[in-house]
Amino acid sequence: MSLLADVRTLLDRAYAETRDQRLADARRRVDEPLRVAIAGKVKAGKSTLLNALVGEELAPTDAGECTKIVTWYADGPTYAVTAFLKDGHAEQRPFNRIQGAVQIDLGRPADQVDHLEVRVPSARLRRHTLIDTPGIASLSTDVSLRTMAFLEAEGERAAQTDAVIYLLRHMHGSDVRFLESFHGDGLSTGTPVNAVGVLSRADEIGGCRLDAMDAAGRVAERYATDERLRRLCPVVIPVAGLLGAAGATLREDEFRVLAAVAAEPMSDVVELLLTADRFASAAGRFAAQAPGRRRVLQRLGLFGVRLSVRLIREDIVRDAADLARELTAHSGIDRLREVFTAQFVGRSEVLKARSALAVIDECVPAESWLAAEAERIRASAHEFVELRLLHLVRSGRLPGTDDQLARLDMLLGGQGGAAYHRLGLPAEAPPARIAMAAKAALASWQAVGEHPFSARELRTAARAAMRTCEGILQVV
Ligand SMILES: Nc1nc2c(ncn2[C@@H]2O[C@H](COP(=O)(O)OP(=O)(O)OP(=O)(O)O)[C@@H](O)[C@H]2O)c(=O)[nH]1
Ligand SMILES: [Mg+2]
Repeated sequence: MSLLADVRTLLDRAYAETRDQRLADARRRVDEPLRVAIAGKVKAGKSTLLNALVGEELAPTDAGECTKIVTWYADGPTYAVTAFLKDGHAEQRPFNRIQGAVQIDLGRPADQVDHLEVRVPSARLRRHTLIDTPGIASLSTDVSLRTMAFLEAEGERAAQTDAVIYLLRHMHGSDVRFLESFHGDGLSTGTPVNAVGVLSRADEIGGCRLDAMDAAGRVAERYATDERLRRLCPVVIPVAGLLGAAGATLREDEFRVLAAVAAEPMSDVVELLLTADRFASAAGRFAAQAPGRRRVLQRLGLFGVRLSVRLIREDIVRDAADLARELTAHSGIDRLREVFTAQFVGRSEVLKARSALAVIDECVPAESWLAAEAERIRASAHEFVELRLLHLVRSGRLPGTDDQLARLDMLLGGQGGAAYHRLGLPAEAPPARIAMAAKAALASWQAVGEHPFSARELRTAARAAMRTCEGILQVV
């Protein structure tokens, strides 16, 4: 029986026995899309990134009371907003869309609202729900505490998310502390097995010069070699969410503003693009177009404007659709989507099972047979064995050579759950090649497992790795 089938059965039994509503909710959640939270410090670009991922202007990115409330964006038949109140009630709320962004009329003080749910008809939200969280200013403010409480499994309370995208701007001590606060045994939510890092607002690195994204790539690589950070958040992808969002929603009139700038003599173009202030200023002979320029500056940022003008001048793009494609390509959003799909969507079963078992722990007495059954599932399901091992590898607690640990991380699904991910093969690898690689991996882990000088923990890990290889061989 599959892991999730086991978990469903257990939830049904636990609910029948306890009638605890939290278990009924957890049971429903197993068949709902994976829940992925976007978290990070104030103004890290969380809402903008969410919009880029969905490909629609949805989450408000300016100040406003709703940016201080955890907001879920989920697929639904029509646009609709529900406010879930702290007193347990839920109510539909009216909303407006101001330049796309959903502005919600709360009708009450924000602190009475636990979270908001925005339904959006969107194929991009079908396999996962995205959750915009309020920025973490410092570790002590109210809003920060609310976000942390939401993301973390707090004492007896199970976390509400299955995975986290964590935005880092420039590496900061408090980011590491924040990530470290997701401690745990590898099975509580928020540990590095289900976190992907984003170096956000990447286009601003190094003063928005045209090579900003390359510079950001180098910074992200450096993060990936930072021992402390890697344990917490093993993958860090540079993303310019603003470019991604603009790429998805660029309008013809915006293209025309940029094309008009590009058509000016070179010396004027250079002058205009020198700084954001210069570009937005209404002085001189370009005064009349200043409002349009301010609008595109807000939408694309200085880097996006510079890039667009160059692409238009060099005749690489000729219309809004061309430019939109280029902005998307430069934003890094496709790469994030790829990693996100591999790491989260591809492993959604085990991530959901983990969340569900945490709810059972929360709702049933520790000595009951239900708790024992939850423990049995955790101990015996190979998916959980892999997750625990992955956590051990990443927290530096498994002895082994760098090469062994890197291969193990991959084999356990650290780069994605598909067989080709696990074996480090290209996506188009034919079954015969996958089988060959799996056999080779099986033999090499068998050797590690039987080697008299291998540490005991490594031998145990090797046996689990063999089991993974056998699993792959059974299905190719
Ligand atoms: N240049 C640039 N600016 C960005 C990017 N992402 C966001 N911004 C800008 O940064 C500001 C904050 O963006 P938000 O998306 O609202 O950030 P947030 O993390 O949701 O902010 P809070 O919810 O208030 O904590 C806005 O002015 C955005 O336009 C980016 O990738 N590049
Ligand atoms: Mg926000």
